[in-house]
Amino acid sequence: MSYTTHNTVRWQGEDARRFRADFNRGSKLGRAADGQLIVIYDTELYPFDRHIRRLLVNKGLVPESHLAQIPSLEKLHDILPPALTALDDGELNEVSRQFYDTDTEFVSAYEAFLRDFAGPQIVKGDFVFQSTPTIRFHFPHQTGFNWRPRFHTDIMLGHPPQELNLWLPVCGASGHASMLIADLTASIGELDKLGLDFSRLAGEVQTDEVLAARCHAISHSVDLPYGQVLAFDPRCLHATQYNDTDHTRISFDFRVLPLDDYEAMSLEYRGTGRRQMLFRRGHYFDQRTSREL
Ligand SMILES: O=C(O)CCC(=O)C(=O)O
Ligand SMILES: [Fe+2]
Repeated sequence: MSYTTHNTVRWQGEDARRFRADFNRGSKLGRAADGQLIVIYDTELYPFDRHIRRLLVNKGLVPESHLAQIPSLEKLHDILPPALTALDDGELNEVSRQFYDTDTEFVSAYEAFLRDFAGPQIVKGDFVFQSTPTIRFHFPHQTGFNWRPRFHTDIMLGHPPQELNLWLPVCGASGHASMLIADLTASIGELDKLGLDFSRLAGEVQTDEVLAARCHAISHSVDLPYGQVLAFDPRCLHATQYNDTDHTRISFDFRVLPLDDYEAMSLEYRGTGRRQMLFRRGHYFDQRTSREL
């Protein structure tokens, strides 16, 4: 998902009051801790890097023999032609675009991870989940990246505040070859200062240097090795960075929503993108819950 081409959400009247209540309550993770949790998982059970390698080859993006020559996926850019790594008008590179679709092996690893790991270890209960995770490739010095970090919350694109964001790197991610994330309390403080006006956030974070500097000041880069996953409350501001390192960053992210929070939702949450996706089972969320997988 891109954070530029979408409109921001604006709640009106009674809905605005209910939204405010949902926002104040936030996610299970926001209520239990300070909104961010890093968990280690077993990469032998969920070998996501191997899945990404297979998909790169099967999609015809790299020959297997070239892939065998790089020490890790962090050097993927060394074996890709520049045409595949440059950003287009939608702020997307061709490799990320090709990963909108995966294959049945990746999907079963994702679903096993949700059912057997995220359920017991992170959510600690049943939940609904994003049917298809978003896979991102951030190559070093990408041409076409010419904006300030877009600090955002997915809530501004219509997502429910009860969600948990999960962010999982497929190779080491640190410094500028990672995402920035702000602390929960400080994020809520900034959002409150803007009166929860998300269009102001989206606009001013590009034009207001003081706001941009404040967002940076409350943030840190998500430094995670492969084998760890970050779960965070969606109210935590976060942003992709310009990758000026010599490491490719590959990660995927997805959103889950505890079933009890889902069943208590009284607002109709809908994405602000072209498809206006409903945040309901059988729409943005899979029809099945994690325990039904
Ligand atoms: O990985 C990134 O750089 C951005 C991810 C993001 O915005 C998200 O997970 O919601
Ligand atoms: Fe996001």
